[in-house]
Amino acid sequence: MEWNIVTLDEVDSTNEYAKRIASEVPEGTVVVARRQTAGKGRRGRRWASPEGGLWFSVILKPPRVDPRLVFVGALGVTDLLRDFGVSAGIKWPNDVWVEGRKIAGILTEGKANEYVILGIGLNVNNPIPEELEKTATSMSTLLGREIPLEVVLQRLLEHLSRWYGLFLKEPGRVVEEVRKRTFILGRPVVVITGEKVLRGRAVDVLDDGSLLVETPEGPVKILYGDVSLRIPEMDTIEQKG
Ligand code: BT5
Repeated sequence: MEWNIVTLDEVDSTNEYAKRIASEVPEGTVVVARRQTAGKGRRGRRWASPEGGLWFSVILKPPRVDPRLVFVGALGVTDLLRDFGVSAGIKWPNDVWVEGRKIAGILTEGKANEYVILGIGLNVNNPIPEELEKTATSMSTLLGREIPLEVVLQRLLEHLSRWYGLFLKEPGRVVEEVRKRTFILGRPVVVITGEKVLRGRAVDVLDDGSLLVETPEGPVKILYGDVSLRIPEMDTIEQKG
């Protein structure tokens, strides 16, 4: 993949910016910003994006919209962290966690038959806002030193290239790897989808990317989208929502 990087000082959200330019630019355009004033998570949640973190969005034009594309981001980030000696796990479907804290979040948004925006927020050298102190961590906190953002971005893009290539050819293998890196399997979970709250044990990530949860009423397949997942045994350090 040929990357074409657009660097901004400040933007509302790199995902929003990417959406504004997506139809006019080639696949592989990357929008990266030093600060986001309205960085966003799923369902209107906010993503804290102070200077020092890596906030970027990749414009992709896959032949069809596939929700498993979010895994390309999660796998790339866990690989990148491993390069720095940090062992990270995936909290299905879109979070990367280290030592019980969230270090990265991924947000995909798309327009059918046109583009998919793969937005990645990774805490690198940025301060962690007070309200997230117990639930979030950063690379510099873990490593005890600052890491140049360009180095992190470059490496991460290499990993994303690889996973995106595999995703296009054999999405099943991408899921296979996600299954290995998903640390919630075997654990009790609480799944919140809209109004519904479901309690059970996470047992598998299925080939279509959904999560299989065993509940007292039998197995339930959870499609991602707007799902919040809480892990009761980690509740003291788990964020709301
Ligand atoms: C996500 O949402 O985890 C997806 C975050 C995607 C952010 C990137 S940055 C580049 C691109 N441009 C954007 O505008 N967005 C993408 P979700 O699963 O909904 O999690 C959001 C929750 O994570 C919040 O409610 C907080 O609890 C927590 N959070 C917010 N900022 C955080 C941070 N910097 N580090 C760790 N946790 C954070």
